[in-house]
Amino acid sequence: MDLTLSENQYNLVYNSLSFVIAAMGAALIFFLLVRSRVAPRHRMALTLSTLVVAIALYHYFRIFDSWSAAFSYVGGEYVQDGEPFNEGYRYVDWLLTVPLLLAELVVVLKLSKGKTRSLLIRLTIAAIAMILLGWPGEVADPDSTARTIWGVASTIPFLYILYVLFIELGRSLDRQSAGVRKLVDGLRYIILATWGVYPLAYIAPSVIDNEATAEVVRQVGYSVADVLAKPLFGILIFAIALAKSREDGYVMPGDTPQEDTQVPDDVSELT
Ligand SMILES: *C/C=C(C)/C=C/C=C(C)/C=C/C1=C(C)CCCC1(C)C
Repeated sequence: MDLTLSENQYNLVYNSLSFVIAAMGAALIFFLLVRSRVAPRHRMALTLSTLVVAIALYHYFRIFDSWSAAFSYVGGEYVQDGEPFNEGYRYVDWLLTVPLLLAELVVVLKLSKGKTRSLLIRLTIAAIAMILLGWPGEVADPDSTARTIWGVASTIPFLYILYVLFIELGRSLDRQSAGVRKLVDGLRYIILATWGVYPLAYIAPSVIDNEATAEVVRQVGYSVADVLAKPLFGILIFAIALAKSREDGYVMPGDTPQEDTQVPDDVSELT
């Protein structure tokens, strides 16, 4: 039977996808504009943030089109009788963006060369394994054991990533300043809170009986999680790069160092 959504349900997903396009596009412009505010040695992290939102922007255009093409408006409802909705765009997107997001965090920390390499290799392999193992389950029947088995299999590399970020990386943070350590700490909890939404959205079709509700929860869940995990995460990476640039004494070309800024004693002088 074709999936049928009410006008509100269909529009909730439609508008969420549209919102993500706006957020990714704005983040892309933002990361390009603030680039010169951080020291050249910290710009790699910003480059990676820029690539992540550019890749996601592209995929959301495709997801948006695929969603529109999958339904027709019949008798006040949206019936999924068009081309099949392409769930694959999300997974292809994650395959590229998840390793890049983890690399953002690793490169902004400026650990030793050996440590950086080892972290990048292990986190990339774990990220790819997590997504490849999740895919067969995502397209499996919601009530099938296959969906559960692939979901559990995908959770193993996911837990490994969390282990590396919380336990292993925690030990390397001693070399960072107190300010940077606080930002990195916050960032790790943001990863936990936002990446945790993906497995929940994945489970939705198996635990929610109403097929239409489950589909809306899954699509909106993935979309909201993407905005938090990509643009918001990138802004925090920028904050870390900025804090480190200031600690290195970097001043943006054309900007005056903070010490020279004249603050009038009397505010009335300003008018
Ligand atoms: C920008 C996209 C991001 C950060 C995507 C992250 C995706 C996950 C953390 C997905 C995890 C999954 C599981 C842990 C089990 C079920 C299958 C997945 C792939 C949804």
